[in-house]
Amino acid sequence: MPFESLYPRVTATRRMQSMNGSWDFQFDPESKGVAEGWTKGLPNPTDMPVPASFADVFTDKYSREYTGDFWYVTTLFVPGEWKDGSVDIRFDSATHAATVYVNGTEVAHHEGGFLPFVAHINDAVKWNDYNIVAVKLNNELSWQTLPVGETYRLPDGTLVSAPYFDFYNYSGLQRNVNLLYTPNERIEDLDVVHHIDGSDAHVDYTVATSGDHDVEVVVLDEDGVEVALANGKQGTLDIKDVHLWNLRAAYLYKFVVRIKDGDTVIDEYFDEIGIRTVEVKDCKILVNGREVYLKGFGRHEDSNVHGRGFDAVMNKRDYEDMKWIGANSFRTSHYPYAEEQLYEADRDGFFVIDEAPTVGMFKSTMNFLGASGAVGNDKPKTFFEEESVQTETLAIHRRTLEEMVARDKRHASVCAWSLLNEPDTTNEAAVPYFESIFDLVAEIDTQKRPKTYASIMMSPAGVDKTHHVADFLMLNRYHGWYVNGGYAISKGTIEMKAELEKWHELEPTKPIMFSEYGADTMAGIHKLPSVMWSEEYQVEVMKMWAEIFDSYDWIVGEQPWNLNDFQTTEGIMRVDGNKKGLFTRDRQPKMAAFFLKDRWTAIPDYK
Ligand code: GCB
Repeated sequence: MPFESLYPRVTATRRMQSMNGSWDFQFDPESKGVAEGWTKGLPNPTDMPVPASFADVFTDKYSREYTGDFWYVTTLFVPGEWKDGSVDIRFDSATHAATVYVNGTEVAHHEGGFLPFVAHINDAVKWNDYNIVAVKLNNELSWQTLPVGETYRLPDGTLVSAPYFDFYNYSGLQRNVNLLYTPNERIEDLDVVHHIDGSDAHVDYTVATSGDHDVEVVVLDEDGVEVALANGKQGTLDIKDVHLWNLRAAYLYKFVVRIKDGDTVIDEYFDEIGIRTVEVKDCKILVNGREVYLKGFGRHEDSNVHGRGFDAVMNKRDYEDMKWIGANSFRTSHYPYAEEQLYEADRDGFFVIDEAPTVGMFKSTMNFLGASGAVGNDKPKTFFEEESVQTETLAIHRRTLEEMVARDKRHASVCAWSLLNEPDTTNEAAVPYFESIFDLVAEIDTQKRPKTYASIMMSPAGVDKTHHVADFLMLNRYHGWYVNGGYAISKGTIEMKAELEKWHELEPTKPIMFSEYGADTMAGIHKLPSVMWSEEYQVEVMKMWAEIFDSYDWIVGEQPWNLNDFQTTEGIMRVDGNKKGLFTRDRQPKMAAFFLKDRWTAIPDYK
């Protein structure tokens, strides 16, 4: 399991061949592909680019909305000289479940659409020859998938997904796919824990390998100068006059790990690592012992036509927009983002709240945007009261968190974990579930980052039963939009302040930040005086919140919803998508972005 958590790299001992490009693609609505031999080739394929979501490349509605099994197939040449090592295909993600076949033999199965896995293929390949790689995916949602939803059938038998969340249920091979060659005796994991000691740092490290040879770890600074060296699978690296990683002032060291036999290098791996500490204390979030104020966004991996397909150009633009506006942070709402995003956040010094794909755990939000109301709400219990949630879903949630922490734990930018978005915390049944997942992350994250969840408005202070597990509180609140909208906005301020004061009374030492607030805004609609949906109104909503945030010194951050407009399930509450972006879907600022730029550039990253 740990091996797939290492971001793939070419080094002195490792090779990599991209499998991105055009694959054969076909829907399998009757799930007959395996029986009919599709593992060796599709009977009637169309071509499909990888990485991409399949939905928006089609012009017909059946294809866009397709729910069920679907296949990707490609031909892969495997170099013969790689026979002496381990050959694996790494899928950076396959949404939501995938089974991989090589020349008809099953080589891997993975559930969860936002984290990587590898298929070990040595025993199934023809060396120095062409091989058929087939992937059967499935994008159905249930109470045992993360994210959570339902799948139902129309009268004609067509499957439909009913997400319990508003972002579009994009799926497919949405991130990079690579063929990897690594030596049989290889580095499988690297873990680092930083300690700051005056102007120096001590980094405790642990390396996991698949063999017995010894390990050396070398640390190079940004000029390539060696600043520390240690031997052994476990030890401490001492770095004198350390350059710390700070918000919007990043510094990254290169950690090179080698398995050695005398002078022979058996395996080599490296990672770019920022040295910093994070902790929560006395109503503050501290990075390197200094109090931070978080300015940033909830985001989505979403763009026109590509859907949730990895898009380096859009990502770059998002970071440039965030820098322009004065942001220093974001939350990976509502799933772990592509690793390239975290490397960019490492380089640019963004504080990332890394969120698990755990959204939709609130029954009254069931398909709340669906126009048809096709899903019946016939389940009398709250989400966490369901037995299958306490057993199966909990097990899947725990495994997903293990995969997420394993993948993301070395990133300096990853400063906190969000274990759920808007769960139903109104009932005591949520408590053991929450304790189980929060204890797990406390145990497996050796850096002991702060942990939290995004609280839903229907579970306010006094109702929420689970806040004791969170190290800091993160609130999603929609005064000025879903409640107290338009002319009633001033009432929203009063109600929000009353709730905040109650939270502070309940948790007097925990910092509070806002992880969502905002107003749907159609770019280009101007109204004097304002009305809801106009750009003027979005500015007023941002001003209302700013006044609330500035009233309490235990509020440590503001992340409006969303950086950009994004695609949603169709329905009566959305006009071609969620329009709460401060930027449009093509990444241009709305009026309120200029207000936030003025505000945020005047607020320092560190208090
Ligand atoms: C929320 C959800 C987010 C939605 C947002 C909205 O509370 O966390 O996924 O997009 O509200 O705009 O309704």
